[in-house]
Amino acid sequence: MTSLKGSQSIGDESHPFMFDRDAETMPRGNLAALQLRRLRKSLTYVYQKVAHIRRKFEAADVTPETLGSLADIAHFPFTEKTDLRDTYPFGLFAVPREQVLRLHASSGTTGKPTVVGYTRADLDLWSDLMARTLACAGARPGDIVHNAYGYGLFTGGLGAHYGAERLGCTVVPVSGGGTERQVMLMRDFGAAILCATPSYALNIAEVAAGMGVDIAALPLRYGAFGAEPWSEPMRCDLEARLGITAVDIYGLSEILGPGVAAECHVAQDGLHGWEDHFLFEVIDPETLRPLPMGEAGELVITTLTKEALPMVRYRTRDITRLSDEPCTCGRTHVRIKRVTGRNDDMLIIRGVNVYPSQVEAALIGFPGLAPHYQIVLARDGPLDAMTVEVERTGDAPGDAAACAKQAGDVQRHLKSMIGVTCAVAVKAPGEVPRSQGKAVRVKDERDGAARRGE
Ligand code: DLL
Repeated sequence: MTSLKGSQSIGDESHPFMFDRDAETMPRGNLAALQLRRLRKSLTYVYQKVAHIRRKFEAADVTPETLGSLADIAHFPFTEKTDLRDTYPFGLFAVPREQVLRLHASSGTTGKPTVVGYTRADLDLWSDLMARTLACAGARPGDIVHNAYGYGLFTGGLGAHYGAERLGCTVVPVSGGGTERQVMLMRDFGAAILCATPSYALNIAEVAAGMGVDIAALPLRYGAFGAEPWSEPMRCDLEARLGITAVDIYGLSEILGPGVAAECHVAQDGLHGWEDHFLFEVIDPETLRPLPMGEAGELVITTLTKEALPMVRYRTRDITRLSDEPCTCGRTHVRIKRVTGRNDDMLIIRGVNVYPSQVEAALIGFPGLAPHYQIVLARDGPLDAMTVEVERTGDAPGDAAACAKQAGDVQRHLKSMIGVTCAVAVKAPGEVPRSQGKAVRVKDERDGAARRGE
């Protein structure tokens, strides 16, 4: 059964349907007052419950009382990926572990993942915000949602799943892979919404074309695409191939997963960040000072209502800018423009976040390998492909069969450690380029347009 908030019709372009109209169209003055109330409460909560953050507050000489206005958030210390790593796995949780109903994880910068947890209330909030997100992207109660985001520790699959159910949709929990079967199911079931990474959606389109299936002629209407950077040319391409309106959705595990911000299908011009639950800032990554509305910098997010893992000024590393211009859809929440890149070295390979340092951590000490490696990025059709070049030690056998076996062993090890399948090339001793200063660990052979996701 759908649990729409308030009563409303299914909507049209001038009065679009919303999952939570009161919250989504709240006048900005009321929204700011609500944020301040919630921020005060959340800072007090974190200060009392999370020793690691309390120590950071003390080091920065702030207490929750330092906050007089929303702008005062600038006095508070940032939280970074390293804080999660230093307190691995549960040290930033604000509730006893027994109250955490679900764990998810994303890539950390070393061998250990970044672990996030959800209480019952957090899961409920996540479903609500994902229902909002999917409705914003064009989904309606009763629609069939083909969910090709990966299920598992990644937040995409289950996040979209529970959001679609909360909205009252029929979910097809297909996860990633098995693309021909996906095309068949989309056609046979009559999916209206496709949830996937944009690169996988392109893969689906190509496979469908190869199978002689015209997806544009099917009932598919909208795509809710995210989890990796993409661009306007890629949007146009996806819309043409799939015969849909393609909408950008954004989120990150540390804050919630998907459901932090979503474009509306009406304007398709920036992602409404759900400000009743998050405070968004953009900072200059050099000076770390907040930037005025509209200027490009790094997105920083503070959660206002999270229980298990409340975050104060989390540095997302995502580069974007905010816009408070009114939107034609009627939603009042600030818009986050397309994320154009990151200011760290994280790669996103088929929607999976990968840090070069993780690859290194997995390779070091692997039997028969010298400590030299290089990651080569290339294009494989619409997808980014990663080849890891490793070097065998002088005493490891160098015949073709032995190298192929070693490549297979390394490939399986990398898949199990970092969750992505990549090609492995075993090089002879001395063949992997040596550092002449800073090691060049990543060789990017994608063309410039591909790198920008075009
Ligand atoms: O990717 C959550 C998600 C799932 C979002 C499904 C949208 C759809 P993580 O695995 O923690 O969470 O990766 C978060 O992915 O900091 C960005 O760098 C990138 N990212 C996510 N959405 C977008 C987007 C999920 N729409 C990291 N555009 C973030 C550009 C995105 N980058």
